[in-house]
Amino acid sequence: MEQHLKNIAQQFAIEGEIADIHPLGNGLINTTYAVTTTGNTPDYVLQNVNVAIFPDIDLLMNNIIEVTSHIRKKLEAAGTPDIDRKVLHFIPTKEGAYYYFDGEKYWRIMVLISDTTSKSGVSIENARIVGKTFAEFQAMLADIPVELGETIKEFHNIEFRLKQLKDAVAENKAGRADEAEVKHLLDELFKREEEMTKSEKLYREGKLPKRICHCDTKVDNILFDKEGNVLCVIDLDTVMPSFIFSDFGDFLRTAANTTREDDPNLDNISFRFDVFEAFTEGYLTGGKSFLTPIEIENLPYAVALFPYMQAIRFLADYLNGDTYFKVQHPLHNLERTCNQFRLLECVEEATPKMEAYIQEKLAK
Ligand code: GN1
Ligand code: MG
Repeated sequence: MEQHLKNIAQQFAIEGEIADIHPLGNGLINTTYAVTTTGNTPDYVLQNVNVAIFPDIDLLMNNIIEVTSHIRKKLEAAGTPDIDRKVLHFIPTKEGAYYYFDGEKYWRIMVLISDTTSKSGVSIENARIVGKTFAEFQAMLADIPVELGETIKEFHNIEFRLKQLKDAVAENKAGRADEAEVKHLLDELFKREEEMTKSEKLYREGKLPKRICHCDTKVDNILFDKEGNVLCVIDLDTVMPSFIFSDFGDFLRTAANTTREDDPNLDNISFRFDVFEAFTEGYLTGGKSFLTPIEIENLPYAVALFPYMQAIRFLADYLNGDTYFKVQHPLHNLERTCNQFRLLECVEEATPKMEAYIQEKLAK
């Protein structure tokens, strides 16, 4: 174990003797370690926050503490058992701050929820429960008494993401913009611009609200217990005001894809309609109290929006020379783009069926 990491962990008001610190998880943005302690004290998750991506650490940690405290209160009021397994618990430093700056990096620590599993896909039984969980997550945050900030400006603004892609093409920093594959993808993506920027237009017309959303609802950001039951949503850095499409669409982007987002074999990709149905049913049940007809009607659009946006973000990063998403090899971001684009095509094919399914639900 690195002494430096141990020193950092000891800045926080954690309980027990540190036994070991080792890397944890596979996030594309932050670096994460598990801190185990000897004896009966909890283990912890130590994280170094990537401030190149989340530049305002005060705003970020303030959002997270407001959100986790608000959810905790709600769970307590509802008499929910095992609350410590259902919402993240951050530990302050001995000085009472929620992050520690070591002169170079920013760190935070939370209690590790033990005996969990994570998944790369969801079963049908689970998809319904997960849908309900996300809708309830949004419902719980619907009455948060404080205003939360945007931890990344314009994070899920598709017009902004398109502009970034156009800038990346114009700047062509990595000299990759003339590759045939890139040109083909650019054509396909720009062809859909008018249709895919619908959410921002509806928002400007005052027809679509923003609510507090998680904004990174992929399957790996949910903890399940050993039996496969949902425990809680993790990775709260991107919790901020957004369209509910963010959570609905981004979740199905990973959960309804038959393979992982960087599988280079496009034949492995298809859209699981059964996961869509079960997830949507759960989501509509959990979201009854706040969802508006325009939000519900546009859920199929949301399912297309997220592979579309992710393809744009991966491609822009490829053109910029891989400065944002961690890559394992030079073609990684291009392969991810192709994967997400293929998923988009599968979603487009399923759209009439999704619309019919939603209409049927609305009629009830
Ligand atoms: C990033 O850190 P991680 O892997 O949970 C990204 C998401 C992307 C995702 C793609 C802050 O999330 O928006 O959808 O990678 N987070 C940020 O895997 O950009
Ligand atoms: Mg994550």
